[in-house]
Amino acid sequence: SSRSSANAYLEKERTLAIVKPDGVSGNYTSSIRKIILESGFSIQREFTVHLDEDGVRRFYAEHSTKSFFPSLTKYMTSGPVLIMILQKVNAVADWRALIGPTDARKAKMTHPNSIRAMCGEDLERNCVHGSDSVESAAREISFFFKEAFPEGTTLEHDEL
Ligand code: IDP
Repeated sequence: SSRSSANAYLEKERTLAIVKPDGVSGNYTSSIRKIILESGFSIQREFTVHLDEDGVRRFYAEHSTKSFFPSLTKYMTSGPVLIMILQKVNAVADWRALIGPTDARKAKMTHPNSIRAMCGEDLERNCVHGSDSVESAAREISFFFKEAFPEGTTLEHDEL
């Protein structure tokens, strides 16, 4: 491609956001959606799903051997979640900044304006997910949107 690297920062990026079961059951979905749109993201796709144990194991494969995994599975299967593809320039890092630290208890102390401070409870029940890198975002988006991105599909800007 002849595209100059100086323009790379202007390219839109996608990230995967999830409103976890505590966020949905606590009725935080509309507040979270409002924050998302007011922060300049567009919501490209969204759907609600009730994950089963196998779905959680596949989504959180990197954590499947950790001691907290059974508890994480119980939490993530406890009710429906809202899955969203968010798009904007720098979407991955900006969404992580908006949600705040993993531990919602810490978030309430150090990042009081973050989403996890607003609706999370502790290290596990933290009400939202955000992809931690561009690579994770691509994997997580293809995990939930297989029809849009079948096996082997390369994610391209504005492909959706
Ligand atoms: P992240 O969601 O901020 O990227 P990860 O370390 O990838 O954090 O962990 C995934 C999810 O697993 C967390 O959001 C949280 O719900 C849960 N979790 C992470 N670490 C612990 C822990 O030590 N105990 C219980 N649950 C945890």
